Order: sequence, then structure tokens, then C-alpha cells
Amino acid sequence: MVCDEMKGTPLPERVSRRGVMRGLMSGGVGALLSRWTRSAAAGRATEPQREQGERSGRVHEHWISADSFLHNVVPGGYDSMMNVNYTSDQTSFIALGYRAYTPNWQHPLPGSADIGPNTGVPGPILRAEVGDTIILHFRNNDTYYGFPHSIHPHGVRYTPENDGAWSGIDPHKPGTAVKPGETHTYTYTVPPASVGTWLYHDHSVPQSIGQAAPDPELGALLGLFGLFAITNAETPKVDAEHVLFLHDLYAAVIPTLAQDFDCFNGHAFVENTPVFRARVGQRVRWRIAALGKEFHVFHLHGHRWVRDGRNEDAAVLGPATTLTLDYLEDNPGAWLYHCHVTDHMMGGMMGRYIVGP
Ligand SMILES: [Cu+2]
Repeated sequence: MVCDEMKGTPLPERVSRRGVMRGLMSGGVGALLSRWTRSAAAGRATEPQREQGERSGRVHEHWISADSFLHNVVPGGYDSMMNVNYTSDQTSFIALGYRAYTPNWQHPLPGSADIGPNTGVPGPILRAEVGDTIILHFRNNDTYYGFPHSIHPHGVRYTPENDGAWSGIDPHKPGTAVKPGETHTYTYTVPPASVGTWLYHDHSVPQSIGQAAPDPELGALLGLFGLFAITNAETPKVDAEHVLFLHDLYAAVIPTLAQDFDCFNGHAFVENTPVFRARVGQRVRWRIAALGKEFHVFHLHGHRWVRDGRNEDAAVLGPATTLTLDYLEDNPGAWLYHCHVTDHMMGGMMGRYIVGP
């Protein structure tokens, strides 16, 4: 769900007397308070700061940490399509993920409609409107691998000093190789051409695990990626929003994995991948992104959308490309979404989409 009526509103307005009364009358004061607390903690986006030529000038300030943690790709231990069982040691590895924290990286934020589950793979959804400024305070908390990391953005506007991309040409360029325990702050602006869905990801020094060949984006392969959701005043409001990352894990790169896995949001196989939900009559938006070295075809059963003037029920994604798909939900039932590349279907890119009446 998208809380558009809450997003980006100054805090005093969010807890107006009328809002409190409405919450009380609907018996939802607890929910209202928890929503306010969450907004207060997650937002830090509320201090108006106009820049020359910018329209609304809201500042979105986030405290992001690159964390290392044990991650199980197939927590249910079962691939129902191919009827294969897995043990957790075959499907687990130490992942990296961006997580949103309270200021000064004190505590991880709980998941919310605004930032998503905040479990790390993918990272938090970073929202902004045209005219806003995004400030990312980044901490490298990769205590397991000890690699340097960065945040490199797509789609927003930034100077070379905020690019976060290692090339080796200037090894001392700040923000391109933030060492474990160190921090860096990136600043981006949001011009009209930034409307849409965009990636951010680790773009630091090439690394490898064990004897594997160095990978230029190993941090991103291990889970350091997320997306921006950028809107303007004309962006239609939606009732349900589904965020989906298509990415791949290779046993040749990550030795603890028993095989390659093709993943949605860090997981493989139906009932392990996210189950998305909507109801008939709702406006639905999918924000989809891919990263890595594979090409994918996102396909949704029982549904169509319009893109570039044509009707579609499947769309190609390559590394670092995204899709923003909107439609009015009109088809109840239990549906599948999946990558239509057959290798990737077998490797785990299958999921369920449940539409209630
Ligand atoms: Cu695919």
C-alpha cells in the first residue's frame, strides 16, 4: 500500500486534530500513533529547504548502512515446481544489504509502506518528488567480508563527487571506497527528468570470495541494491504497490551455495519469493528492477498493462533497467508472476500474486 496522503506532509499536519478525531472515530488511534511514530522516524524529510529553480524543495535525509548477515535464499526449503527439497546449508550465505536506520545509525527502522520491509535485500525504497533533495548518510557495516562499499545512484541528478563509483583512476575520491566502520554522505537533487523507478547499488572496488575471479560489482551481487521511486504532481496515486528485484546468485562466486539461484528480492521458488496482493478495483503499480549480467522477461498471468502505447503482459529487463507498470485490477484469483526465461524459471524466478474480490 502507498500512503500518499501521509508522504511528504509536514509532521504537524500529519497529526492534526481532525486527523486524530478521524482516527479515534474509526477506532484506529493506535494505528494512527504508530503511523505517526513511523513517519517521524522514517521521514526526516520534513524540513522545507528551497533551492533556486526547485519547486517544493523537501529534503529527504536517510541513514543507510551496508550490513552483512546470514541469508537463506529458500527459507521454505522446497521448490514446488520441480519438486526438489533443500536444506538450509545448501541455500544460505552471508549476504550484504542496505538498511535504513534512525539518525546516526542507532537502530534499524521497522518495515513500512514508505520504505518497504527494510530487511536488506533489496534496500529501502527511497521516495522523492521533483524539486526535492535526497541526502544519504552511508555507513559501511560489512563486518563479515570487510570490503569497501559505496552507493551509486541512477536517475537522480548528482555531481561527480556524489557518484560513488570506483574506477581506479582516482583511488582517493571520497565515497567510492568507504571502508568498514567509515561513513560518507551523498547528496542528489530531483529534476523533472527523474520521474520514474531507478536503481541505486554498490559500485566500489572489484572483489572476490576465495579463489573466484574478481567481480566488478560483487557487493551488488551479494545484495547491495535498492530503488528510488520518484514522482511528480501528475503521477497517478495507486492503492497497491509491488517492488520487485530480479537478480542472480552464482555458486561459482558464493561457495556456500549448492547451486545457482535466480531470485526475486533475495529469494527463489514459489512460496519463498514475495507473495503480492491486491483487490479488484484497486489501482496497482509494479516497480521492477534488474541487476547483474542476465536478461529477464517479467511476465504476469491474467493481466495486461499499457507501455509506450501498446498492450503487454511481458516485458524485457536487462541489467540496471527498470519497469513502472500501472493498471486497474479487474481479475480476481491466485496468479503467477515469473521471469519467462526458462532457465530462470527453473532457477527460482517464480512467485504468486493473489487478487481478492
Ligand atoms: Cu530471467
